[in-house]
Amino acid sequence: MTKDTRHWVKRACSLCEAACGLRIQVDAQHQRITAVEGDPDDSRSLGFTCDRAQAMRSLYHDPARLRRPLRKRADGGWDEITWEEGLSLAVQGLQKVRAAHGRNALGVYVGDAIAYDSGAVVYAPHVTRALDTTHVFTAATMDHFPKLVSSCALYGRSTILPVPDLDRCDYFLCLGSNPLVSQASLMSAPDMRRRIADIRRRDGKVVVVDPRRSETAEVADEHHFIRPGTDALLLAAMVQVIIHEGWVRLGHLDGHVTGLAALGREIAGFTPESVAERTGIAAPTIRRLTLEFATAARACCYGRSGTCTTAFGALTSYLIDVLGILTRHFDQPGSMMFPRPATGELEPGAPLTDANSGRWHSAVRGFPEIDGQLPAAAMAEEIDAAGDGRLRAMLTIAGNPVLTTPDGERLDRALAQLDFMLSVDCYINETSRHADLILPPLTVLETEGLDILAAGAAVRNFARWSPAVVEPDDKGMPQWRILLELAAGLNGRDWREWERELLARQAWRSLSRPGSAATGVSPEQALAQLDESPGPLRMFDLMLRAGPYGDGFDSRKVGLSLTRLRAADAAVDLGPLQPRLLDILRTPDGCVQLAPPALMTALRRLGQRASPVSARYPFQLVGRGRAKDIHGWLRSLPSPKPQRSPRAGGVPQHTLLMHPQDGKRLAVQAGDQVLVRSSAGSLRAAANLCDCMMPGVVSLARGTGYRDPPVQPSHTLAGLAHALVDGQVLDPLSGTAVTHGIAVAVEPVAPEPLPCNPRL
Ligand SMILES: Nc1nc2c(c(=O)[nH]1)N[C@H]1C(S)=C(S)[C@@H](COP(=O)(O)OP(=O)(O)OC[C@H]3O[C@@H](n4cnc5c(=O)[nH]c(N)nc54)[C@H](O)[C@@H]3O)O[C@H]1N2
Ligand SMILES: Nc1nc2c(c(=O)[nH]1)N[C@H]1C(S)=C(S)[C@@H](COP(=O)(O)OP(=O)(O)OC[C@H]3O[C@@H](n4cnc5c(=O)[nH]c(N)nc54)[C@H](O)[C@@H]3O)O[C@H]1N2
Ligand code: SF4
Ligand SMILES: [Mo]
Repeated sequence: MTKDTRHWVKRACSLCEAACGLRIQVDAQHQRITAVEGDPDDSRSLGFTCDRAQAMRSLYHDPARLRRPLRKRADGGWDEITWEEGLSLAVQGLQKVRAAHGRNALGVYVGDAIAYDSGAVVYAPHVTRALDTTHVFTAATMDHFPKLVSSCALYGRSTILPVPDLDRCDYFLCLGSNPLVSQASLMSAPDMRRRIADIRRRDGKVVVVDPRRSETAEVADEHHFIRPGTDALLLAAMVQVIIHEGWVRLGHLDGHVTGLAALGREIAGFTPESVAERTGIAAPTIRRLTLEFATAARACCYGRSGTCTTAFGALTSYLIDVLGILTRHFDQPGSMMFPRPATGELEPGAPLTDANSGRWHSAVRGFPEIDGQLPAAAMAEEIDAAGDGRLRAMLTIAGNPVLTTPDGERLDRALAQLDFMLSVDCYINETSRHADLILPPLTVLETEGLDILAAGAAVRNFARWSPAVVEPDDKGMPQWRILLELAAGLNGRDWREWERELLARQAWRSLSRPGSAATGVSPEQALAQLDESPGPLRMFDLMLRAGPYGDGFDSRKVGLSLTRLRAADAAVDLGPLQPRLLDILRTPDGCVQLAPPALMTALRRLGQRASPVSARYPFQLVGRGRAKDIHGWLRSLPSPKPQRSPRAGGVPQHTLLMHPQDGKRLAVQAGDQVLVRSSAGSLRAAANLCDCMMPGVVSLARGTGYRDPPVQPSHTLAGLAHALVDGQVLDPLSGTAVTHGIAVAVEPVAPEPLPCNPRL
C-alpha cells in the first residue's frame, strides 16, 4: 500500500478583498494541489467560498503561467534568462532611458493583482518612488479613486475610508454595487448572501439602488432602478431633505464638523421633485427613503463601482458619507465605521496640510496629479502625443491596462513604440506582450503573507497570517524580492542593504507613533528582536508588535506578533469596529469638512448636468461582474473540474442585457447579434432580453463582447467592454474614467460566427 502524502493547509483566499478562509489539500510528494475548500472553522467566512476560489489551484498549476524571466528576441519570440540577468537588464533598461531623456521619460502602471500579495504591497511604493517620475498610473483611477478623493476632502487623508458595520446595522442602503456576485470592495465581508439575509432576519431592511435588478437586488427588501450616473442627484436630494426638514443629528460629531451652513445653502435647490425625472425615482419615494434612513436605529449607506466610475464619482462618494454624518449614522456601531488594522496603518497622526494635488500636470491634456497619480486614461497619449516630454519606458506591475483602461487599442499601439518596457507579471497578456522583459513572480500559494488589504476594509477587526501552501519553486522569485531588487537597483543600492534601511525607517515610524504598543522601545532594540531574514515578514512583525494590538516587543505581554499569528493558524478576531473618527482625522482644523470648495463647485456643476444620452446614442451601458472571473483574466485558466452552470443568479453571463420593450423597439430578439457603439468604439454581443433592466439601460459583463469583425482571442479572450469607454470622459475631481453609464447606440446586425474559447 502506498502512503498517502496528502495533507491540508489553511490559508486565506487571495483573489478578492473578502479573504475567505480556505482549506487546501496538497500532495506534497508530487507538489500538487488536490482540493480547495472553504474552511468551516474560519471565523469570518464559516466555510463559504465563491466559484473563483478554485482558481487558486488552477493558477498554481496553469502551464501557461510564466515561471522564469523572459527576454524578447528581435524576431518577437522569447528566451528564458536567469534572474540575475533579468534583474540587471531591467534596471539597466530603465536607467538608460532616464539618463538619456530624464526621469519623467519613465512611467509605471500598477494593477489590481498587486493587492493580493502582501509582500508586494510593501515594496511596490518603493519602486514607484525609486523611478522618481511624475508618470505614475494605477488601476485605482479606473475604480475607487473617487473614494480616496472624497476622504481626503472630508477627513484630510485618502486612506481614512469608512466601511459598513454590516453585521450590526438594521438598514443597508446599497448603491452601485452587486456584492452578492463581486463579494464587495472596500468592505471585506465574506459571504454577502448570508450577511444580507441576517440583516433581514433581524427585522432590518436592505434597499438596493441599481439600473439593473442585480443578484443583490433580488435578495433585498426593495430595489429601485436609477438612471446611470445620477446617484449624486438622488443623494443630494436626500441630504437636502434632511437639512430642510431639520433632521440633522450629528451625535458625537457635534462640534467636530465645519461647513454645515455652507452645504445647506449649496444643496437647497436639490429637492426630490427637482431630481425625480432625471434619476427615475419618484419624489415621494426619495422622501420616504430619506425618512427611513434618518430614523433607522442603525443604518449604513454604501456605494461602490457603480457610484465611483461615473462623471460625478467623487461627489457621489462624498454625498454617501455626508448622508451618514448628518443622520448620526457614522462612526457609531451599526453605521459606517473605520477599521483598526493590526499593522498600525490607520493610527492618529499630525494634521496633513500639504496640498496633495495639482503639484504637476500631464503633458497632453494637463490633468492635475492627485495623490501622486495621473489618470490611467491619459497613459496612451503621454506615450504617443507628448512630444519631447513623452514617456519612453514603462514598467507595468500586475495589471493589464490594454484591456482595462480606455482606448486600449491606442495604448496597444503606443506600448509598441516605447524604447523599453518591463512587466512584472505571471502571464504574457495583452499588455505584457509588448515588454522587452517579463519578470514573473511566484504565486501567492508559494509565499507567506498577511491579509493587509482585507484588514483595512474589514467589517470586524481581524489579523491573519497565511502560510505558503506548497514548497516554492526553487528557481522562482517572490514578488516582494523582484520589487525590492528593482527599487534598490534604481537607487544604485544593494538590495539587502536597502531592505535594512527601509526596515529601520519603518521602525522609526512605527515606534514614534502616539499610542504605539512599544512606547519606550528604541528602533535598535526593536530591530534586534526581528528575524534575520530580509523581506516583508520581518517588516510585518515590526508593524504588528508596535501596532495597536501588539506585544510592544515584550513577549511576556499578551499581544500580537508574527509568531503569535503563525501559531494561531487562523484569522484572529480583534473585536467589533469602534468609534474612532475623531482620533484619526487629519484635517488642519481637526474637523470633518462638510463643504470642501472643490466638492461645492462639483455640486454646482451637478445642477447643470446634461444627460449623456442623445438621438445618436440613446442608451446607457452599465457593467456587471461575472461570478467566475476578475476582469476577465481568471477566465483563461484551465478549469480544475467541469464548469458549473454558466448562469450566476439566473443571468447568462455573456450577453447584452436589455429590457424587452427596448428589444421590441429595436426589433431585436433574444440571441440576436447586436452592435453596441459609443463615441469611443464598438463591439458585438448577443442580445438577452430581461425585465431586470431599466428601460433605456443595457448591461454587459466586464471584459466581454467581441471585436467587430470578430477575431480569435489571444490569451484572455477579447475582453473589450472597455473598447466602449471614452478616455476623454472623466470625473474631473478624481481623473477616474467613466465606465458605467456610457451613452451607446444598439442596433441589430447580421450574425457572424463569434470566436469560441474552449476554456469558457
Ligand atoms: N470597462 C471597464 N473597465 C474597467 C472595469 C470595468 O468594470 N469596466 N473595472 C476596473 C477595475 S474595478 C479594476 S480593479 C481594473 C483592473 O485593472 P488591471 O489591474 O489593469 O487588470 P486585471 O485584469 O486585474 O489584470 C491583472 C493582471 O495581473 C496579472 N497577475 C495575476 N496575478 C498576478 C500576481 O500575483 N502578480 C503579478 N505581478 N501579476 C499578476 C495577470 O496577468 C492579469 O492579467 O480594471 C478597471 N477597468
Ligand atoms: N466576479 C467578480 N468579482 C469581482 C470582480 C470581478 O471582475 N468579477 N472584480 C473585483 C473588483 S476589482 C472590484 S473593484 C469589485 C467591484 O464590486 P462592485 O462594486 O460590487 O461592482 P459590480 O459587481 O460591477 O457592480 C456594480 C453595480 O453597479 C450598477 N451600476 C452601474 N451604474 C450605476 C449607477 O450609475 N448607479 C447605481 N446606483 N448603480 C450603477 C451595475 O448595474 C452593477 O450592478 O468587485 C470585485 N469582485
Ligand atoms: S469571495 Fe473572494 S476571497 Fe472568497 S473565495 Fe471568492 S474570490 Fe476568494
Ligand atoms: Mo477594482
